[in-house]
Amino acid sequence: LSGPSWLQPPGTGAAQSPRKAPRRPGPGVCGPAHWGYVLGGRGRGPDEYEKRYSGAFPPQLRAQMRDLARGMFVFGYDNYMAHAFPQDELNPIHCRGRGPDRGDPSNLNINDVLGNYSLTLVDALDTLAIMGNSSEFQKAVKLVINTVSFDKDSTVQVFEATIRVLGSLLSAHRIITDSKQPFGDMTIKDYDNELLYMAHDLAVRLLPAFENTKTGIPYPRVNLKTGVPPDTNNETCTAGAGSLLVEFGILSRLLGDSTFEWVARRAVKALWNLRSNDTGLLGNVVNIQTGHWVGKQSGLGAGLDSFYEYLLKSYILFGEKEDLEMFNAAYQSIQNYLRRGREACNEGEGDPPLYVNVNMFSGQLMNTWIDSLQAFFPGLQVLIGDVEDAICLHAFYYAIWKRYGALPERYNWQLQAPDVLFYPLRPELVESTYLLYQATKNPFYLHVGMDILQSLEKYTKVKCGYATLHHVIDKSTEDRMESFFLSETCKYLYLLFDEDNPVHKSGTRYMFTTEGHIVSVDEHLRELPWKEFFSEEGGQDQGGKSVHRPKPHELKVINSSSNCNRVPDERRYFLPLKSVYMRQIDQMVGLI
Ligand code: DMJ
Repeated sequence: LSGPSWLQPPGTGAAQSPRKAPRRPGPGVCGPAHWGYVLGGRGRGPDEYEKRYSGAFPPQLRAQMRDLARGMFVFGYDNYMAHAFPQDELNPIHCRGRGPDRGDPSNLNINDVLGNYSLTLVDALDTLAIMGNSSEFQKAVKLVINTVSFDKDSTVQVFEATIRVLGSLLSAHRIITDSKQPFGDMTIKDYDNELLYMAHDLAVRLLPAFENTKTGIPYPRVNLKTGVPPDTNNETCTAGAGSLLVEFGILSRLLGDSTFEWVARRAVKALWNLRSNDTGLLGNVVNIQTGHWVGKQSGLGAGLDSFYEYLLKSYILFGEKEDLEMFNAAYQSIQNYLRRGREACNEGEGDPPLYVNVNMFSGQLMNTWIDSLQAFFPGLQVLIGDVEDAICLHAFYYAIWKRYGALPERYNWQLQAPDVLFYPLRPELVESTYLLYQATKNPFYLHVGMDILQSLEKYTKVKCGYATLHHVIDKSTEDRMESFFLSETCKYLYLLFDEDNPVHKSGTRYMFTTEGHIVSVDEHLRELPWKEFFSEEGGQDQGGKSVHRPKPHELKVINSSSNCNRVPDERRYFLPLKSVYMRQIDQMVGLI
């Protein structure tokens, strides 16, 4: 085989040998010695990359960028409210609203997400709070309480309704009822847990997806009024079925009703038990009745992304060790079979590392593209302390962004060209940029954020909002602004530049759901208000001793907003990557 070493199966030659284990942080991981190493400031002379990116980012420019990010959100939100509410989404070019496509039930791209429940308003709630806009937050919450209903004849995807709607309702509920009110006064007069009841109502309507399934893996879609449609599909993607535990778990623990967490956890375990015995990998599409893998592709992007994310985040939130154990095993398999290229990302011989798509049973390469969803992975690596690898993977995606001013949905690394050309304003690269900035405090990431902000302004801003890029090369647009643009893309951009935001101030511990909704990590969510059901030993280890569930302060994982923002005062403004590495990547995506 010729071409980059990413084509080679793992283990062929020293440069391609699988990484033995993730580089786990030891105590004091965020201290100066560690960052001195990761940031690579070891006697290199300045060059064009260093000149461009490593200069300190002036505070005024930072404030300007924060205001630009806020302005971006406000422009999208105000236009949605003016032209689209109470419909689900804004068509930003024609200044109209958009709801489910009733004329074409097979239009899943629309109908999976739009449930006729004012999706964009609901999804945007906690961004309003994070930006400190208490009057609009209070107004929006009241609108949701008074106008949104889930008693609709809409067939939606269980996953989308969970992460965008259920997650947002729970996040806003927690913000309203937080006794500390860190974002300003976000309380609602006479609030009587209405958002929590709405979340419960929605979750109950999603429950039929978990019934009559032989494996416990849920049906992908339900009708909110009538349950699982008779002609429904038995095939689901792994991420869709296996990333419900964060929202369902929070709901269960707030209500003291184990049902929701139980069904979500059963689904995760059923999927986990179907992993390959040889590689430990999962596929991307499975039949919920037979447990047969219909899609055998294993990768980090579409179909699997948030499955991995929620194994770790469930552990962070609920402290159940089995979630961390599954995550650790999955991470090891990813390192063994998906990661190609040289072992150390920032130095050594061979191609820079890349995570490819392989057959779950054989580990053989299945194609030569990566997708833009995979750009979330460096953010997840930050959470477990594999920061150096995160820095390198993020740089690869940033190089693609620099080339097109956006991320194509799929990029073919062999052809050095996009395979799928649209960019629907996705947040993943910004999310990783924000988390890497919190971990390193390196101004490189502020430069990256500025680049992203400026290209969004230049290529996607239209008359009434921000539009999906139809074609990242000719920059033509499509009349759609997905709800995650306000709930995630704008939020992460704002947080990147808003130095003093309560989300990343010490003393607070927030985690982001896969839709970017904040949830505080606290003791309360680790207390089970019901008899333990999820560990096979019924909450007891083999010897009958009670299982130790770690307290939040005992967590070894890095919470971006707790440990790593305590960067020493003598901050080291070096490039996080060696220039030679960046040049290599720029070459590999055809930039130079
Ligand atoms: C969002 O709905 C979530 O981030 C999800 O995890 C993946 N897809 C979109 C954004 O791209």
